[in-house]
Amino acid sequence: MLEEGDLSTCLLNELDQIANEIVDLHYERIPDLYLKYGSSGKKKSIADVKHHLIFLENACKYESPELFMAYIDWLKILFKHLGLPSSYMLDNLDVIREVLGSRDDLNNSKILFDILDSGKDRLLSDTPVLSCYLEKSKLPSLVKEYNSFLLENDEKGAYRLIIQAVEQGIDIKDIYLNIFQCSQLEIGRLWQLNSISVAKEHFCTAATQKIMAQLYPYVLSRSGNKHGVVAACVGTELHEMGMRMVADFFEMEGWNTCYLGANTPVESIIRTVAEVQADLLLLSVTMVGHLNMLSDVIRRIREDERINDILIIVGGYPFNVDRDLWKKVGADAYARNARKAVEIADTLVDGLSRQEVS
Ligand code: B12
Repeated sequence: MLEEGDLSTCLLNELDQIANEIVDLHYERIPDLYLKYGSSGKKKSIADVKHHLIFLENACKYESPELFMAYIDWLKILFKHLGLPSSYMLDNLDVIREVLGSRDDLNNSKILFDILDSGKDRLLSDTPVLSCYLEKSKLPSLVKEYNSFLLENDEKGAYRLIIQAVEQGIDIKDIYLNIFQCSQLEIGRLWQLNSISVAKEHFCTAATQKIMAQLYPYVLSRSGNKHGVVAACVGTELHEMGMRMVADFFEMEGWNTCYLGANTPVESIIRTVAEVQADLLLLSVTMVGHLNMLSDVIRRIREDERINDILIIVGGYPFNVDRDLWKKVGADAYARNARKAVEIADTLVDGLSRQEVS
C-alpha cells in the first residue's frame, strides 16, 4: 500500500519528468494542439501540468479534495476566458490519470484516483459564476469609486478618497477590509476573467500598498502592549498583503508586532521566534504549493524546546477553502480574516481555549 509520504516524494521529486510525459502524451493524442499553440504553448502546458500536480499532491497529502475542487473551479474560469476549449482540460485530466495510473509506485493510491475522478466530475459540472467582490463590501460606493480610480491609473485620486474617508471618521479596519481587501479581490477576479493585464494588477496592488503605508500613523499602537507576535509568509510566498493587514490589526490592538513579510525562509522564521520570544506566530500561505513549507515550520517549532509552547495561528486562501486544514498542518487555530484573527488570538492568549473562529 502506498503511503502518503511516498506519493508526495514521487510527485514532487519527479515533477518535471512526469509533467513532460503527460504533455507529450496529450500532444501526441491531439496533434492539433501543437499546430495551434506551437512550442511556446507546449511549454506553458508543461508549467500548467506542474501546477495541477502540485495541487493534487497537496489535496492527497492533507486529505483535502476541497483544495483540488476549488482549483478545478478556478481553472475552468481561467481557461474559458483565455479561449481554451473545455475539452482541453478534460483530455488533460484523462492523460494525467493514465500516466499516474501506469506507474507501479502510484497506481494503488486510492485517494489520488478518487480525487482525480471527482475533479473530472467537477470539470463536467456548470462553471461557477465569479461575482463582483465590490458588491460584497460594507462600503460599496466607496470601494467602487476607489477601484475606478485605480483602474484608470489615478493613484492620487484613490489616495485622496482614502484620506477623506479617514477624516470623515471611517474606521481604519473597515477601510482595510471593505476597501483594500475587496479591491484586491476584485482586481484578482478581473485578471482571472482576462479583463485586465498583469501590469494593471501590479499597478493596483502597488498603489494600494503605498496608500496603506500612508495610514501608518493611525495603525501604530498608541497604548502599551500586551503580547508579542511574529507574522510571516512562508517560503516563496509572494502574497503578503493579507498577512500585512493581519499584522496591522494586531498592532492597532496594542500587540508588539514583528512583521517579516513575503518570502520568508523557514530558518529565519524559527530564528526570529526564538530571538523575540514571541507569544504568538502568524503564518500565511496563499499558494497551495507552499503548504508543505508551512507544515515544516510548525513541525520544527514543535520539536524545538526553546519555542515549542508558542501559539500558532494560520490563514490565507487554502485555509479559507478547507476549514479543517489548520488542524492538519498542526496549528493551534485559523481565522478567515484580520478581524477574526485578533479575536481568536485574544481568546487563545488569555488561555481560555484553543478553538477555531470562522
Ligand atoms: C496581488 C496578487 C499578487 C501579487 C502579490 C503582491 C503582494 N505584495 O502581496 C503578485 C503579483 C506577486 C502575485 C503573484 C502570483 N499570483 Co497572485 N494574486 C494577487 C491578488 C490579485 C490579490 C491578493 C491580495 O492582495 N489579496 C488581499 C488580501 C487582503 O486578502 P488575503 O490574502 O485573502 O488575506 C486575508 C485572509 O485570507 C486572511 N489571512 C491571510 N493571511 C493570513 C494569515 C493568518 C495567520 C490569518 C489568521 C489570516 C490570514 O486575512 C487577510 C486579511 O483579512 C489575488 C486575488 C485573490 N483572490 O486573492 C491573486 C491570486 C492569489 N494570485 C494567483 C496566482 C495564480 C498568482 C501567481 C501564480 C501568478 C503567476 N503566474 O506568476 C503568482 C504566485 C506568486 C507566489 N510565488 O506567491 C491566483 C491564485 C489562484 C489559485 N488557485 O491558487 C489568484 C487568486 C488570482 C486569481 N484570481 O486567479 N499575485
